[in-house]
Amino acid sequence: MRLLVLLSVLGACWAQYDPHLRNGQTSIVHLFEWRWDDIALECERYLAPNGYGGVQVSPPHENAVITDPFRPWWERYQPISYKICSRSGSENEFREMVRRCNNVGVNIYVDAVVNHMCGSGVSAGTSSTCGSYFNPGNRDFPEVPYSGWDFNDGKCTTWSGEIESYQDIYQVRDCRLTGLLDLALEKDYVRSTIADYLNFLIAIGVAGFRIDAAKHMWPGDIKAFLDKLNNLNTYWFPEGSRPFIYQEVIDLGGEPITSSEYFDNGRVTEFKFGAKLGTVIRKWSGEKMAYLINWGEGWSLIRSDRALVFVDNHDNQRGHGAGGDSILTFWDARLYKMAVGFMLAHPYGLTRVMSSYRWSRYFENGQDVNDWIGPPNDNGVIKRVTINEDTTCGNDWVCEHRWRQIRNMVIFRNVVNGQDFTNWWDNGSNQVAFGRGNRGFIVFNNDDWELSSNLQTGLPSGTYCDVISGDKSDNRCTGIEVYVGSDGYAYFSISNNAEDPFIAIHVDAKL
Ligand code: AAO
Repeated sequence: MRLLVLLSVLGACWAQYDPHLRNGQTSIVHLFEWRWDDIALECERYLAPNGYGGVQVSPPHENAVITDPFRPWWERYQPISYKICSRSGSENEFREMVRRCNNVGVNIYVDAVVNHMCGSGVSAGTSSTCGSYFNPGNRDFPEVPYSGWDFNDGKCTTWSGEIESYQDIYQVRDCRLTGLLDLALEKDYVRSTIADYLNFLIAIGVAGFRIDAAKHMWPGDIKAFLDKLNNLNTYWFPEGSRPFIYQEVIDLGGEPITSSEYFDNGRVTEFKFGAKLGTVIRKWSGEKMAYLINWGEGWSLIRSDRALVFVDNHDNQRGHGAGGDSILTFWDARLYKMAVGFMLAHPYGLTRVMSSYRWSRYFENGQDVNDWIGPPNDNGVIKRVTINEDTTCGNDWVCEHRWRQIRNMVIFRNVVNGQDFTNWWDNGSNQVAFGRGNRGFIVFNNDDWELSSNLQTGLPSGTYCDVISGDKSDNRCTGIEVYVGSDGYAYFSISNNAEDPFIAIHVDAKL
């Protein structure tokens, strides 16, 4: 108890848990592999007008250029130097993006890959996105510079130098993750070099960082470089704002390393969220939506105020990382929209929406052998995100964040922000509903039969526009209309064959 009080007091002054979202915005979106100039445009033309508060961008540092397979997405997780120079664009383009997004109130969060450099097996040379020379064989990265002294080779105790067992916390932190050269973060030189890189980005105006592979660093080593970080740029953020931190720690249980070890440093990615919600929405393992009545800590998820949550991420949407088969993605669009809708309506955690590109999946023995395929490209150059007349994206960009159902639920979350979880109803099976105070209400039908029920919404009486089947425009509704009576009750009917078997209403979509 004393510890909790102390943590929350510290939390108030060390605002590394606070994403510094502006204008009442509550969600962020991961624009995976997008170019900086396209992100700048998207902030102005779509994200700010539709209530998205921030963007997680792909790693901006110089990375190894991998040609076998040809330019996989994962090459960006193999740093060569901390120059801002990648397939997404140059340093100038990065600066422009940060400036333009900040100017419309959309934050930029950088994916910081600081646990390691490139793979040990990559050949020496200048095959890097800015042409910097490097030699993994003798651990030479002169552009940083790092040399043999800066890596953990001496500390790792496995014969192969690799992480061989996730049951051994020393291996997980001191050995190589899939061959990636593991930096010696106990060295002040390494900590300072990483802090210099992150401070450079802070000066440009970024609002925080996703700390990649945080599980593979000692929490104290992460704290040591975080303590060296400057406050955010006061041109856009209030004096004294600390960079927002969320650490990628995969904790599905069953391993000695747990998420909570990292809470002092910032938030943590909660992988149980997508894995369990996917299981429920797929109705696997006897799960039912009715059981979601105590979703959150009641499902042994981490503390809500430490959680960064998502239905899928760039790894587990293609079988990397963790989560397993239950993870829902845009490939299962109907169920996916329900899962994202549930996430955005529910008060738990800080929500991140995924925005993907399409690739040609090809399964052999249940494994997608094309899980490496990089973003839409012309001979390696990332293709632009074109926008179709109906506002969807072209060139194989999926743009889930532009799907009406998802975009409108991002707005729903902003509208109900701060309201309690109220008026839960379920039929004991997969028909459930809940409200957020007197601001919003959502109803799901994931059963194989029709839902028709009179439910207490908690909302003021009036006619509301369902933001899943349509939009309110010019005080008319292009979708289903819901009538809430003076007693707060409304009648809902949702066919199990509906294109989207859920309905959401909120006070800003009242006619
Ligand atoms: C590439 C090649 C490799 C090559 C290497 C070096 O694919 O063959 O050896 O280059 O040349 C990404 C790709 C990697 C890629 C890498 C570098 O995913 O394929 O390697 O770039 O280019 C672990 C980490 C987690 C990591 C995840 C992928 O803990 O940090 O693996 N995610 C981040 C990024 C990711 C990136 C990196 C880190 C590296 O998001 O994009 O890699 O910068 C267990 C552990 C997890 C572990 C998984 C997967 O999970 O708990 O910590 O994640 O295994 O190894 C059940 C369990 C669950 C378990 C799971 C899988 O579900 O409940 O706990 O099974 O076994």
